[in-house]
Amino acid sequence: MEEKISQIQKEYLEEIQKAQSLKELDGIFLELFGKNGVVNKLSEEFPKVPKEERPKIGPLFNQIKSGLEKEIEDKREKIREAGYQKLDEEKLDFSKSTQIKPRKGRLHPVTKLEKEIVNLFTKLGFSQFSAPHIDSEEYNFELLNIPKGHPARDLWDTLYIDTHNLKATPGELLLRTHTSNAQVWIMRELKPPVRMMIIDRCFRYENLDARHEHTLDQFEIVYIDKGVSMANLQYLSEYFFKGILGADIKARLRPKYYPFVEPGAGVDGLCIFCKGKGCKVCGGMGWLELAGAGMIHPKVLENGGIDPSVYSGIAWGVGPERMAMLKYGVEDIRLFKSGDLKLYESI
Ligand code: FA5
Repeated sequence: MEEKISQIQKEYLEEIQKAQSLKELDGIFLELFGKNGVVNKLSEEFPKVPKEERPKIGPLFNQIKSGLEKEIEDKREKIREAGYQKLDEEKLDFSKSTQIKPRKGRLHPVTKLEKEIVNLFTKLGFSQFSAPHIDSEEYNFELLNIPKGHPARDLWDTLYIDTHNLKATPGELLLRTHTSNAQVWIMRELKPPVRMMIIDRCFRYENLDARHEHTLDQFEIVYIDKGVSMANLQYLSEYFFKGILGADIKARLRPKYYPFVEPGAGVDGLCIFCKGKGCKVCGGMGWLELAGAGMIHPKVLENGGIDPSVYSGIAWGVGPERMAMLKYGVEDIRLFKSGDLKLYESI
């Protein structure tokens, strides 16, 4: 038995030395210590060993068993180290694996356009004003001459805030539908003469199509002074559209009803996609509605604490995304929020 154990030791030490890979070592380990391995088989022969030999054979068996285990583990370590060394020698340069050129950041086309608009009106002495996105129906409707239950509220598909758990009555809070909510905030904060502009987000429960978004930007001006008239509105419209869309732009003013202006006007730009013939982008009109405008209603001036017998004003709300459609020839307003970098880079 003693000889047999020594023979196994000799044979497997040689095998371990010759092994070149971790896989080979796994094989040797299984041959030795697996369920049907050499070591197990050997221990099954112990009962046959004569009693007087047993005190010697037992410790020898254990010593050789743990010796072989250690040899295997040491050899594993050596193979692993050799592998790391090889990796070091190859001097892998990971920086070479990224051949993608870094992209240059740029402004979103609508942001670019909005900056141009703000510059244009800053030159005329207008300053920026900010009003709440979540506002009361008082500022969004009531103070703008649109009382509760008035059918004019249907002109705006409104998203109301769930006031459950808030200190507000149901229907009192909403996502502003237009930047006109800023009108009375401005009047209550500033004394005339007033030249303010708002350029910011609005929200509507819209039926989405090529020219309607649920989250849209508006640019609004509020100009209040003595003797302000529709002539100022006409002048500012031309200054604005020519400044942004170029001298060739064809725009028109037509009568339009808004409860907070009197008289009211719609401002349209000729549809560049069909040149006025009517297409899916302009909804068959031949013109794309760009803005609503008019002389601020005397009741609204009063709500803002301004005497309408002394002062008059104009207000004007434009959709910059609609202007961007005309300026950049983009057929669908939804593309501006699509995250399509190819489109943004082409503009
Ligand atoms: C208004 O929102 C009025 N507050 C405008 C106004 C201001 C009138 C001051 C008088 C005085 P209207 O809903 O028509 O009006 O919207 C104004 C402009 O916003 C439209 O002409 C259009 O350019 C843009 N717009 C309106 N709805 C959308 C929409 N769903 N998606 C993209 N742009 C829109």
